[in-house]
Amino acid sequence: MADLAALAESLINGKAPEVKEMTQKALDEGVAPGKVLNEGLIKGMNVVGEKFKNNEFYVPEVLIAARAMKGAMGILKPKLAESGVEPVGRVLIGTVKGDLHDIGKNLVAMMMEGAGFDVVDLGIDVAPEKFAAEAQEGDVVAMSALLTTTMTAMKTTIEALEEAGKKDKVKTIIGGAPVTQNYADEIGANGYARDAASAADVAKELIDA
Ligand code: B1M
Repeated sequence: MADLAALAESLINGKAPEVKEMTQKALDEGVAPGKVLNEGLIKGMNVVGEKFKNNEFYVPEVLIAARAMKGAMGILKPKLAESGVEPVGRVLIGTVKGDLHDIGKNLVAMMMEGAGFDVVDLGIDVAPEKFAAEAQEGDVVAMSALLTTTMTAMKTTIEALEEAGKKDKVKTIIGGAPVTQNYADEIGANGYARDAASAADVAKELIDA
């Protein structure tokens, strides 16, 4: 009998081969892919997020858990699509123009995936026009910046979305070491998050609003 609590526990402990095996076993036993995702993987990733927020876990533990999640998602994704399970929403994420830092952005992407979002990662040094061109109605557009000199590109990106007529059709969320809630308010971003786990929470709140 598939034990989804044990699957969540293995994910929290970052045991990639075990997580993959248990995911496959659950599917083979006929557990619905959506149930494996929600009651196994996402449940585990939520705990990882909480531990990260509370400083019980640090970046390496989160990366290891996220890698385990990715491995299992490789098996689960086609099954989810077949069974018609819709993602929570779509997140278009990137590090803004001029900025090459991607460790924090990758963590945010992984936590978003862990929360059930379909994540499209545009990478680093993403031009405002690129964000604007790729954004689709209903998206959460997530921007990361690590430099005081590049965080201004978040403003330019929001302006580019506005010019493309997409600003009101998406939700924007920003974050990164120099970024603050005040800055988000100043440039008209819909949300701000200080860490990767909170970013997934804020994204969920934004699409539910
Ligand atoms: Co750079 N760098 N760096 N660097 N680098 C910093 C950011 C810096 C603070 C170091 C320092 O001087 N003390 C400083 C910025 C100063 C400033 O502007 N305030 C700096 C500088 C100056 C530079 C260069 C200009 C150095 C140079 O060449 N003279 C250069 C710029 C290159 C460029 O981007 N154009 C540069 C280059 C690099 C490397 C390439 C060597 C490397 C990046 C490698 C990579 O990312 N693949 C690098 C690194 C590693 C750092 C430090 C050491 C670590 C950054 C990191 O990955 N932290 C950093 C100093 C430091 O922070 N101690 C530094 C771990 C990561 C998990 O945290 O990214 O903050 P962070 O993400 C967090 C939150 O911020 C948040 O969630 C994450 C997890 O909790 N978050 C979001 C991030 N994005 C979010 C988005 C959200 C929500 C939350 O919503 C969408």
